[in-house]
Amino acid sequence: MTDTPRLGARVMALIDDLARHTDEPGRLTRLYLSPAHRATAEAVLGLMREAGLTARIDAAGSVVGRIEGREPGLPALVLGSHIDSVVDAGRYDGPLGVVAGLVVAQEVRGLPLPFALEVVAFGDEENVRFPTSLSTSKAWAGQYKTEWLEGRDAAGTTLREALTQFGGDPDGIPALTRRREDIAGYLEIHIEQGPALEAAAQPVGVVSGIVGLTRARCTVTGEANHAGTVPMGMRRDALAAAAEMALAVERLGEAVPGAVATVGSLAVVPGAVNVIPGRVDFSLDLRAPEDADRAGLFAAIQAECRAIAQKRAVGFTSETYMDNPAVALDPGFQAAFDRVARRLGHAPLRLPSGATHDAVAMAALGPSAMLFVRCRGGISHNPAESITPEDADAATRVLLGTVLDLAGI
Ligand code: HGY
Ligand code: MN
Ligand code: MN
Ligand code: MN
Repeated sequence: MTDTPRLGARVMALIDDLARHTDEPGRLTRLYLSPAHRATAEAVLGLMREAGLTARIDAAGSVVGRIEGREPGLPALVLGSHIDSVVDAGRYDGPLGVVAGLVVAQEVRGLPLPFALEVVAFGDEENVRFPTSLSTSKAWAGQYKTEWLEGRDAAGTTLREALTQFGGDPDGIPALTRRREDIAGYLEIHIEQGPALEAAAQPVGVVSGIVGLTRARCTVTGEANHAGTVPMGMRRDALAAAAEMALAVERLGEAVPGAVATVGSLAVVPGAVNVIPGRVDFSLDLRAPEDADRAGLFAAIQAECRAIAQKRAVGFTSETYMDNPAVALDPGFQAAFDRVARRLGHAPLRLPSGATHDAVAMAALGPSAMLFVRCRGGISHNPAESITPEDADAATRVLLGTVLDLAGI
């Protein structure tokens, strides 16, 4: 292995370089299949090829690089994460796992590994632009539904059109399904997006499991009318009803230990200063460590919203478009992360992930584990997201050591 500069410095430099690609000047927004996603995918493709990996951008827009093990065609240990972002994002959520994987692949290239090594930059993990997906890793896991291709973004562009414009191949997605026998496992480095590691003064932690997730689109239908002429008692104000529902979501979420419930987006129609809102569309995102708790919370919220709608004589509909069960990660891979981190002088926490990740789909293909990296103030999905070069170095060395540990080297 070359005695390269500190791995963390290289990881941070590469992440800073990728952070230049944004769809919105002045802030980092890189939605799936956008021009910035294309530019980032091409930059990652170039980095993979420079590092000696055979690399391509696949039909769904994932960037995949591979080095063979001690003989060609062995099952692959996959390292990676995603390169799409939320709106006004931080630069580490996603790219950290891709770049750390790339640096590790460069370090081990040429060693007689008992597995191939693949590095992947998935897309659409943030699921901000189109109504479904939550990562192109679902195409690998055979979980991609072709009806998703007809989903439209806010501008009315279908996923099918956007994929074609990106240079992907909507009809080539089913062929991306990976065979379980071709996957030796998956390791993902990701920022913690929470405060636990900072509070414990630890650079890394081993993820114990990933919460289940329910997402739904809700619509409240009242009656648009003149804001100046309709007496308060005679209105069917969709926004006032939706506001009461959003507060109910918060109250009911607080009542379930470990659960979270969020109305993240809300649109008012027609949205004019002098018109009583006729319709409100809002999103629902529910998560809980236990699937039964999440189902119970969803049912309670639905019942409460229907009761509010009835009291206010407005309509209420809810369409669930995502219902991901909680995911257990592989004890053997978790132990390897833990063993290597301790060997490197750390005392890694075990902590659950309240965020979902590409590891959810990859866990369906083979043993998967995640290593969290401390981030300042636990802040994420925010440009203030940050990690230190020392922690990037620690995490990358744990990933490198774990690949060698799993290889028996
Ligand atoms: O929503 C999430 O948990 C992830 O950031 N996509
Ligand atoms: Mn992420
Ligand atoms: Mn995220
Ligand atoms: Mn008027």
